[in-house]
Amino acid sequence: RAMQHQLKVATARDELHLVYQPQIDLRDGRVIGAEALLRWNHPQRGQVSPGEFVPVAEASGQMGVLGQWVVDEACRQLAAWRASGQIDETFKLAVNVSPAQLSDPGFADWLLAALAHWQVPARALTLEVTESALMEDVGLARHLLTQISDAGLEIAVDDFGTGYSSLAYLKTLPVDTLKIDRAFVRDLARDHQDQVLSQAVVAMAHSFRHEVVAEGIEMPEQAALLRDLGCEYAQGFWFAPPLSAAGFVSLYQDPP
Ligand code: G
Ligand code: G
Ligand code: MN
Ligand code: NA
Repeated sequence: RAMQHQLKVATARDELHLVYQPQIDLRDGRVIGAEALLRWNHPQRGQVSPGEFVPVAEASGQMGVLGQWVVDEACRQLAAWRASGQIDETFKLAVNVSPAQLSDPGFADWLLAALAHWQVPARALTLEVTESALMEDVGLARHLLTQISDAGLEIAVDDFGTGYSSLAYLKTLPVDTLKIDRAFVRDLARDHQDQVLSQAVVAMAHSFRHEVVAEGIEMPEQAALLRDLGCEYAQGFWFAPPLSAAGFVSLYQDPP
């Protein structure tokens, strides 16, 4: 309850910020984009994880406002990076979209207005939507994602493999990328079953003409295995943790 009230003032008080986790092309090791992750620096409690406050915001009807702040801030940062030439034309920033945002009928119009306001091309922004959010109301998700995809944004399915998505439904959604959940990546180097599962996800994604991002890469063996399976992209602590905007730019411009 207290958190619910504190969240309301957090946006106004400048307690929120985004961090950026690099996404790497496994074929050449280049940073091709980043995932924006929300952080709340609480005046008393310090850093509070979105794993903790996103569910509170969802339940108390505040996720719309919070989600708008995330998209607006991501667009502002993209515009600044592009204008200063610190990132190149092909760079993509991914933002997480919560189930509550997906069921807001005004979301697509608002999103496109934000891109226009910051003069950011639609192809520079990717929306990450969880598998379970998509399956809550497939009809609604299809309608919204089709509008967004037609406008030129990319759509990624987050946490893929952890929900109960029907492949028959998934086929009807305008998805560009599947993100293999880190639950399948964690034991990849020693668990043959996880290797078979990851191989199946990559093969299925490719048969739908989707690309694949693996998350939670913590060891070089995992990166090598996924690359050999044909997985295009990856992120994880092995490459880099989520970084401040300044930290991200220095890694992007001067890779190790
Ligand atoms: O970054 P971290 O591991 O603390 O994130 C925990 C969870 O919060 C992850 O599932 C992540 O997808 C989610 N998350 C992070 N940033 C955002 C955001 O901006 N919006 C939403 N809806 N979820 C987010
Ligand atoms: O659900 P989502 O994919 O949005 O969650 C991203 C979260 O995963 C971020 O909060 C980030 O901090 C966390 N994360 C990023 N890389 C790694 C990693 O290599 N290992 C683990 N355990 N968590 C990671
Ligand atoms: Mn994500
Ligand atoms: Na995930």
